[in-house]
Amino acid sequence: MSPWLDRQCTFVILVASQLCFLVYYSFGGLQSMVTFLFWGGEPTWDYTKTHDVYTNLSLIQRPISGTQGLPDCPDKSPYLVGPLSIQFDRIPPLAVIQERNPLIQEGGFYTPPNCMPRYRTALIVPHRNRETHLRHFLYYLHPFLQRQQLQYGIYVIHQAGNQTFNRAKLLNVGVKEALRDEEWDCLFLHDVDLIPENDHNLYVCDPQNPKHVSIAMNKFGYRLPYKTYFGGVSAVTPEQYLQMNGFPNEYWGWGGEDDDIATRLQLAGMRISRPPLSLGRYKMIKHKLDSGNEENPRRFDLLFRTRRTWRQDGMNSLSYVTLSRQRLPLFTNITVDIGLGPTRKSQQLPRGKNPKGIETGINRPSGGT
Ligand code: UDH
Ligand code: MN
Repeated sequence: MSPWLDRQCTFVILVASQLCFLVYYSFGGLQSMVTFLFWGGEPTWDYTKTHDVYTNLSLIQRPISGTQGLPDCPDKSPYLVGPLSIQFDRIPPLAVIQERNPLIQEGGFYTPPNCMPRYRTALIVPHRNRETHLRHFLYYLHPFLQRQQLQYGIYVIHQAGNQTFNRAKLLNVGVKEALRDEEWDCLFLHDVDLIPENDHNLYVCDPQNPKHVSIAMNKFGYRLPYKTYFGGVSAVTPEQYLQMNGFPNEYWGWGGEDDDIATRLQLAGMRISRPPLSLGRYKMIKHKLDSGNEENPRRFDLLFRTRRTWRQDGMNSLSYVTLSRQRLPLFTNITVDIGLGPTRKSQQLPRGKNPKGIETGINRPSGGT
């Protein structure tokens, strides 16, 4: 081809592509062009117009013909409504939550009655002394998840006793216990006091990378507090979880474990995936630091050593004793003895409850919430 013809061709392609660009965006109007240029095409939501979290729930019914030969659930659920109204001034009684969610099965399990779900998600909630938060959580999350047409289950992992709290270890326990029940596709690791504000924030995993979901919380002014923040709500596939050897077991007390997780997923060759900022919005129920979950003074030392420790400390070193496993009407409660933090190691646990070296997952009839 002659250089002249070559230049002509380039020119024509350039003009044509610019024309396509203009035509495409003039169809969407100026607003979509601006959105595309400045927000990378993310959808924007109007959070001043909110919907009741129980909207459309009564439309979800079992077909009269039975569950034989159900179609696959659609790509996008027809029940979604967008921004939700969330208030914490009244605490819903458990009986009311049960009444308003008649399709939930014992243990807090759900499967869409009118289509075959595309995703199976387990929610894992670390818990102690947050009963009122748990009630808000169940009141909002059950209808939210049903509208997304997921198969799901809610696991509350309750730390027995009143020794130092260990969120990350409880999450490890939750993953192990949830995977005993079902081949979940996705594990949502979820603080009990965080309520999603938009039901288009789908509780499914990113197959490539661990997803940090609670990226815009009211307490941080609906912004990410810092780039590697991974706290609150995150979603991982069982494969991703094992690839990073789960979470660290050695963070006792408040802080640091979420930064450790962010580091270990990078060390395991993955990166943090996130939904758009306008979608990953959460309201946190106001609270103070709990007693028994004081700031962990060792957290900076531990974080400094993550690179050396992550392969040894995690799912492959997890040990705990299951004190009870109860299928309650709205969730599965698993009460566990996870042992003591380093400062309390000198204090002996009662006989037979030494947390080290004990086989995991033993069901004992005692305990429970
Ligand atoms: N959790 C419990 N019980 C506890 C401690 C923690 O259930 O005693 C669980 C619960 O799911 C909670 C999560 O662990 O949502 C994380 O703990 P957190 O809510 O205390 O963590 P957060 O980062 O705490 O929200 C911020 C401390 C508040 C300080 C306020 C003063 N600035
Ligand atoms: Mn909190």
